Formats: sequence, structure tokens, C-alpha cells
Amino acid sequence: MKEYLAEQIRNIGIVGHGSSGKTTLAESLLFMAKAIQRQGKVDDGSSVSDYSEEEMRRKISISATLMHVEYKGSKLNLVDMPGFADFCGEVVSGLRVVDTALLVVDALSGPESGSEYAFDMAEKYKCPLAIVVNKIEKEHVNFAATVNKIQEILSPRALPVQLPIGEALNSKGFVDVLKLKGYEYGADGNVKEVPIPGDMEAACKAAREKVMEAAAEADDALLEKFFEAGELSADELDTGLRKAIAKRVLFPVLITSAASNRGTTALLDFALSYFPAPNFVNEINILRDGKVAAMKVGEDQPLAVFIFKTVAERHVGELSLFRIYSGHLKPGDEVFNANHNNAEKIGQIFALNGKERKDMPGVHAGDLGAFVKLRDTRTGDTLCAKANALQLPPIEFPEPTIEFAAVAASKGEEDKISAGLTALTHEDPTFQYEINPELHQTILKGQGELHLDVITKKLKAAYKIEVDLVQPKIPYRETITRKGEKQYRYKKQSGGRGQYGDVSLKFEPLQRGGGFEFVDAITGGVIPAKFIPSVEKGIIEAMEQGIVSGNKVVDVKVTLFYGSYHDVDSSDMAFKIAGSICFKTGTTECNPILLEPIYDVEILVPEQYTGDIMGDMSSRRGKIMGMEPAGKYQRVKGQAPLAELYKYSTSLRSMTGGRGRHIQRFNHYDPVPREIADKIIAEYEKTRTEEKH
Ligand SMILES: Nc1nc2c(ncn2[C@@H]2O[C@H](COP(=O)(O)OP(=O)(O)O)[C@@H](O)[C@H]2O)c(=O)[nH]1
Ligand SMILES: [Mg+2]
Repeated sequence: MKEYLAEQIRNIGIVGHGSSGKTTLAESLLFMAKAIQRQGKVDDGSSVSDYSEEEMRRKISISATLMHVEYKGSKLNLVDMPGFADFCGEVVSGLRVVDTALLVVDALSGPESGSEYAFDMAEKYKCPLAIVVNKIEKEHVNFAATVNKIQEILSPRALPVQLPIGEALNSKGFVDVLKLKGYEYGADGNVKEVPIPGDMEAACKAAREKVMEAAAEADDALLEKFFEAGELSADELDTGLRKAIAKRVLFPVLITSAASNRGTTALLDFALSYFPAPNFVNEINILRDGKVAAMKVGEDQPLAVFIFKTVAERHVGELSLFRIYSGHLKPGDEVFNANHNNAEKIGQIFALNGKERKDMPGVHAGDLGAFVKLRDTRTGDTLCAKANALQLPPIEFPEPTIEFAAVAASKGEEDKISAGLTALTHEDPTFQYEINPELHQTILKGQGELHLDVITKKLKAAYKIEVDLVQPKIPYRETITRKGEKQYRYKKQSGGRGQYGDVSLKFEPLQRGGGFEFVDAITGGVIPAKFIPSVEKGIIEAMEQGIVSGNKVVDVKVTLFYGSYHDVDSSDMAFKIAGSICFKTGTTECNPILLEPIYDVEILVPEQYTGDIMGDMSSRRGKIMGMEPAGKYQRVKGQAPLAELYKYSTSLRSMTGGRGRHIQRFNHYDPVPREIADKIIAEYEKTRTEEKH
């Protein structure tokens, strides 16, 4: 493969709602640019992009895939991303490194929740964006209506640069409104020029006017010219449009029918002519010594390479997908990982087409590619020159929205599970897991049920471990609500040396969050000082075991105020046992109750759903604390018990047509309502009696 410089490179991220045709479009672009000889299909598992086992089996994209075409002397890098909310992390990392987001919208459905998400994410990154209305040939498609919806839901600055000649079942071709030329689709997707149908002329001119206005706005000199002359020349229109796209003043709308290669060559040409090249931006933000600083980037500037994704390929090892923002690299170069402070040697550098790899002799500022077998480099790391250490800001991945406990199908595989899960977190930063020592459960956290289901399938395929996902236990707490006192004497006489420890304890409730307080109020040496820590230890142990439900006791103050000892028989052990039993028996008389974790819940939804959200919250014993506008959404803030939030993200999605998102975070403990507490205690007693038998 030849080496490409920034001007000859376009980095395009294909995003949009699930099933809009992103992967099919990528396949068509590859085919029309002759990067592949045989055109595959998503539906029979033969596409370049959906090559992993899980993708082929489910016929959806799960992971962002890097591809490229060499076309008319340029290199177009394509990152095909999943559309399902469960895999939004792939969009977060994919859009981070491209220069244009290509948003695919289903011509019939119009913009959906996944389109909105991708649009918002591109906005967050200030990433230029173009829209492709795909499946133009489907029955009942109405292009004008779809464009109206796009303008209404996504942005009024979405302007067609193509108009369809015929649509739905009559789809025949399109008019390029910039050049005012008509094209008819041939059977193989290639086009032939045709006159613009008479009844379309006015619409085409009007569309061109709109694009021209927006293009003029992107540049002061052009705007002046536009006001004076009332129009721009063809060259000026081109220049203006390029700028308008790069500055996000305009989002061009194009038309395809990707499954039959219609419009996809025109899309390649449009991308080459109008999408920004990587060197459109010549300054980026970096972190140097923990501070944000601006850095000039370019071929002759210091090296800055960002790892945006890690893929474990069987038989190959870990592939590190990168964007080189600045400088250049060739195989054999020594680089420095500024995040882990270690040297790395660059081995082969690959251009990818899904699982196919092509050697690259060198890469230059602006390009995307993959390294293999780096020693200690992970997603989000920066590779640079040791003498010029710098870090690019990390990717801000979304927080987990759902948790399950993983239960191994066969016992004794816990260590193997951890190893497998750790490897999976390297590949997918939106997946997290922890072994919760209190609950004795392995908790998997992710972006949705589908996401974690995919994780378990990968665990099975790559590590031969089968797990079931169940509801995680709730970390309840216990506390007391009344003061009390108790005396307990532990005494044993069995042959030789006996055991003796005698304590009197006072119990008092503390405020929520008060934890545990131990007061030594022994006077006159009735218990020798050396035994007092043992009493405290015994109490702490008893607190771990709970009073009524096996859950940890919190928010109590215990005062050791009296006792007695025996010269020979008293020991640390005896006082520990005395403290423990005294606490257990004493606190049962202090009206113990259960506490449950209450979580802050923050929900982002379009206004029309706020009523449903609030109603649903109250059915979950939750309360709404406030609501405020957040861009085009409403941010609803509330609190609810964790026990009622199991699979909340799934319900939220179904309540809002996939448009609602939420985060939840622990806030405090509150008493569990009596009836519910009784059930939990009864359940605990049942399992205890079962264990005894
Ligand atoms: N009718 C029609 N179907 C298409 C077109 N493009 C893709 N599809 C189909 O839409 C479905 C989803 O396509 P896919 O590329 O996986 O969508 P993605 O989820 O956006 O990647 C598949 O069954 C494709 O065959 C098109 O232009 N016309
Ligand atoms: Mg796909």
C-alpha cells in the first residue's frame, strides 16, 4: 500500500440507528471503490464489517469496525459503528477519531432514537456531519417528508445536495443540485447522466439556493460577494460548501439505496470533494503535566498517536486501533506510552478491512490504522516521543446503566471467570465488573441487557466459561432504633484452663451515616485495659453478621461500661466472644430495622415522556426531586430504592422509544418499609433453616 498524507485522507464514521443500513453502505462503498471483489451481505453473515461470531449470528453490528478504500488517489478510512444503544460506547470512541460523521437515516422510518444519539454525540465532539437517506427504493418512501423530519428532529441546517428522481418503487436516480445535473442508476449501481425532469427544475434550483446561502455564511468574503451579486460562482459554491460542512454550518443530505449500490459512488465522490481532510484542524487539546494545553498538529509536529480501540483477534493477539494526530511513524520505530510510562516498539502497521490486514509502510498525521502486540498499551492511551511526552484527553465513556450478578454454571471456575472478564474489559471499556466481597457476587455492569448477553456469549466462546445472569443481591443494612443495655457473661469450665469474660454494653442509635462508635467507659479496672480491644473486635464481628437478616449493622454507638474478669481464665478470645454475643442479644431488644440503599437517578428524556417517567418513578417507591431543561431534552432528577431499579434502563427505553437515558448513583440508606422488611427477614430465616438441615 502506498503512503498517504493528510490531504489525501478522509476519516468517516458511519453512524445511525440500528438497521438503517450502515454496514450495508460500508460494504457497498468498499465494493464500488474496488476494495473487495465480492460484495457481502449482513443477512448471510458475509459482510466485511460484521465479521465477529456474535455479529454474524445476530446479524447486527456490535463493535466498531475499521475499513478503508483507496479511491482516486486518496484513502478513505471508514469506521462502521453499531446503532443499538447497548453498544453506544463504540460510537463514543469511533466518533472521537473521525473527521466526518456519516449519519445513515432509514428513508422510510426517518430519524429514530439512534440517529438522535449519533447526532448529539457528533455535536459534542464538534464533528462535521453529513446525512445519508438510505433505502430510497422502499415502498411508501417520501423523501420530502423524511427531510422535513430530519430538519425538525435533528437540525434545520440539514440541507439536501441531491434530490431523488422518482422515489419508493419508482426510484430511478437523483439530481446533483450543486451542479444541476441529473443521473439515472444503472443495474450495477453506476450512473448515466440524464436531463433533469422538467417538473423537478424549480425544486432543484430552490434546493441549490438554500445550500448556496448556507455556504456563503461559512466565509465572510463569500457572504459579501453573495449579498452583492446575489449568487456564487460554481467554484465559490464548492469552497463555501467545504467550509460550511467543516464548520458544521450545514449538514448535507445525500441519497442511497446501499443494498443495490445506488448512489454510493456519488457518495464517495462527494466525500472526497467536500468532507474535511484531517488537516482541516491544525491544533488540538492535549494534557501536559496534568494541564490542558493547545498543541499544533501536523506531519512535521511532535508525534501524537491515540489508541481508540483494542480488539482481541484470535491467532493474532491484541490489535490496537489508532489515529495518528501528529507526526509520522514506520514499523520498527520506538515510541513512548505516556499513560503507563513505558517504551513500546512499533511492529507491523496495518490498514484494516474488518479482519483483513494490509501492511502499511508508514503512516502520517491524520491517518487511521492498527498496531499489533504492543506490550502494555490500552484503549485511551497516547503514544508519543519520549522527549516530548504528552497525553491526549481520555475518552469519556458512558457510565453503566444496568447490573447483573454472574453465576457460574459449574462451581469452582471463579478464577477463570475473573481472567476472562478482565480481558473483556480491555476490549470494551463500557463493560465493567467487580467481585463484591460483601454480597459474594460477581457483578457485571454494562449498557443494557443485550450488551451483557453478548459479553456472556464472548466469555463462553473465548474462555469456555458459562455463566447465568441474575438480579444482584441488595446490600441491605441493619440498625437499631431504640436505646438499650445488656450484660453477658461468657464462662466455660472444661478440664484445665477455662474461659471467662463478662461485659455490660449500652446501645444507642446514631444518625444515618454515623457508622460505628465504640466508647470505653470502664473505670476502676473492672476489665483490664488489654482485653478491651477484644470486646470491640467481638462487637465488630457481630455487626458484620447482622441482627435479624444477615446484613451488616450500621449507625450504632456501643458503650462498654461494666464487666468483670478472672485472673486465670480470662483471655482475648473469651472477651471477644462475650462482646459478640452481648451485642447480638442486646440489639435484638433495641427494635432493629432494615435499611436499603437509595440511589440518585438522573434521566434525560424528550419532554413528552416526562409524565410517564414520573408516574413510573412513584410506582417504584421513588420520588422526583426536580426537573430542568437540558438542551432539547428534560433532565429529571429523582431518588429511588436500588431494589426497585433492577433493569430500569430496559423499562426506560421501552417507555421512551429508546430516547430516554439515565444514570444512577448511590446516595444514602433509608429504612425499608415494614411489610417489605418482614418479607426479607422471613426469606433470610428460611434459608438459614434450610442451611441447618
Ligand atoms: N430495502 C433496502 N434494504 C436495505 C438497504 N440497505 C440495507 N438494507 C437492509 O437493512 C437491514 C439492515 O442493514 P445493516 O446494514 O445491517 O444496517 P445497520 O444496522 O445500520 O448496519 C439488512 O437487512 C439490509 O439488507 C437498502 O438500501 N434498501
Ligand atoms: Mg451495522
